[in-house]
Amino acid sequence: GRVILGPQSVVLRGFALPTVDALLAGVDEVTAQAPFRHMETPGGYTMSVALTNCGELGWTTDARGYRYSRIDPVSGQPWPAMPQAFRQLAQDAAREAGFPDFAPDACLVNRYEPGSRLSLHQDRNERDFGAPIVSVSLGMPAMFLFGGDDRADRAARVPLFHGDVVVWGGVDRLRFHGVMPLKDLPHPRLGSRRINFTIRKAG
Ligand code: MD5
Ligand code: FE
Repeated sequence: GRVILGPQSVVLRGFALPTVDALLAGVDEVTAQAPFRHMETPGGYTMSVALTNCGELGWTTDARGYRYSRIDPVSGQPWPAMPQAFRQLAQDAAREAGFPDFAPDACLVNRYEPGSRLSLHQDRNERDFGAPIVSVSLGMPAMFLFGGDDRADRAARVPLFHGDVVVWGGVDRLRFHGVMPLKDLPHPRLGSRRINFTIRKAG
């Protein structure tokens, strides 16, 4: 099914289920080369979500700020290539949501454990806000918070489940959003973890 979140954002329930095996193999391949790590925010906090990246550009944060970089600061090497299964799924989902010409160059992979959360924020480090962002949820469910263009706008709560894909673009691209602290509801396949990856055009 399809859940409309906004004028140009939609949840495609279970859209990733047919390719879950290839997607999880892709996550393993990426994390073998670029392991999950907890990064520091410019405000001096350590993120409860662990992250890594694949593709030409990877999102990082440290005391100096948020940015995209070609090099993994842990390995000193380029980020691993984006698995073809990620790119294909993202392009299929983007087309389904009305964005037929999506050319991604970046993928941020987030790992949540029980209690991990993402506070309300906007994704503004990409160069071109005209491109959509495609988000894939695997493992434990999460309660997603979908706010408005102002931080103070009331946020809707949207549950996201294993296999769900969300596309955000156009007028919804800069809406504030976050993830509530994860409950421990172990998933048969992934245990007490949630993996979310977002495929983007960053450069
Ligand atoms: C997550 N990740 O579940 C979410 C899913 C992130 C992040 O927020 O920045 O890694 S992506 C949700 C998203 C992305 C871009 C725009 C909007 C939502 N939006 O306009 O609401 O780990
Ligand atoms: Fe975000």
